[in-house]
Amino acid sequence: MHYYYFPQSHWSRIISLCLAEKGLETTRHVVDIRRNESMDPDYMRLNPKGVVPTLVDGEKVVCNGPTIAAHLDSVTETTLVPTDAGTRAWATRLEDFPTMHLSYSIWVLGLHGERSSEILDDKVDRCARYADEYPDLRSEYLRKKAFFEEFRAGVYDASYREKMLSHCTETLENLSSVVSSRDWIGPQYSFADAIATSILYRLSDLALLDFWRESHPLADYFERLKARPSYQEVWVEDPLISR
Ligand SMILES: N[C@@H](CCC(=O)N[C@@H](CS)C(=O)NCC(=O)O)C(=O)O
Repeated sequence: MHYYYFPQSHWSRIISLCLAEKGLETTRHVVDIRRNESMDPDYMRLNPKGVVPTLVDGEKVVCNGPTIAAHLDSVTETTLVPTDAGTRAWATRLEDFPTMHLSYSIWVLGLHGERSSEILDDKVDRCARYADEYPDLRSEYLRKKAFFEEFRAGVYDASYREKMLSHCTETLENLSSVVSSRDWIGPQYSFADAIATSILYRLSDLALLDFWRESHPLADYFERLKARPSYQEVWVEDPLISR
């Protein structure tokens, strides 16, 4: 299997966790989204949305995180995608968690040197340029451009951002009550917990977790997630993480 990913990206981390949990080896290819490599025409021909991750299993190209997770379950003995309705609903809810929105709205402040408005302006311009340069991919680039334009409009809109933050708070409070009475979101560790790991990591990286840390048992849950060998493999030992 060939795995195209960017070690520090939210969705790549989730799939990297699934691979690590399953002990699956893949041939890894870094697609540096910070250098917009996911927009390269060759990559867009593999993944028409121009996003990571992508898994290539023989002849089959599998795009989209949840679809990749289901594919990995179908080719291994272990099951990570939840089979019970309650945990499945949690996985869907966490899939929709606006991690990208939160990240860009914080990064606009240049927290780690990222200037998200410049990054987004560049992505929009680049999509427009590539749409002209690569006629066979024109509609894919224009669709991506429209996505970033809409996203940019929401990220810097104060009232939209407020709504987004209160939605996040509610989700985290609900999650907190679930994991206060058991170790994982469902009866055992699942894809939903893999998504939660990446969300909680990003929140702490964005200095947004402290607010919830004070009054909720999410911190203990996050410690349980970080104690798993898969976390060490993905966050600490990934050989392709640039240092
Ligand atoms: N649910 C989608 C989301 C993928 C996604 O948004 N990936 C981001 C990184 S977490 C990405 O590649 N961004 C680069 C870009 O859009 O230019 C999937 O898994 O395919």
